[in-house]
Amino acid sequence: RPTGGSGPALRPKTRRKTQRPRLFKVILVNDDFTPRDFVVAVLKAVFRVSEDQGRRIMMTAHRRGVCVVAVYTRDVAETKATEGTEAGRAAGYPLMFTTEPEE
Ligand code: TYC
Repeated sequence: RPTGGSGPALRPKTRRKTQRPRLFKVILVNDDFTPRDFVVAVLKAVFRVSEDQGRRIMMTAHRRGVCVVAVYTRDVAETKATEGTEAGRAAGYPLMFTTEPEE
């Protein structure tokens, strides 16, 4: 096809084929009751982060109210958020993870 002129802007044909899935952030929400060590243990078990990373994520949520834990495809993000929230609930804590689409 011609590339100049007044027609619709041409985009590479590959765009449709290479479209990547929308990604979702998993967000840790602070609360006043869940013990710090419990939050870190859940982060390690569900999100496979190191002790050090878990502690940093927990403290960021503790100080700022929320912290992005990781980014996944929608199904994985929702499953992990539910697993983390359920781990808190099972132990009697209001620990909460939410998901949010990336820009
Ligand atoms: N704020 C809690 C405390 O002082 C610890 C905590 C941190 C809880 C992060 C939840 O997402 C959270 N025991």
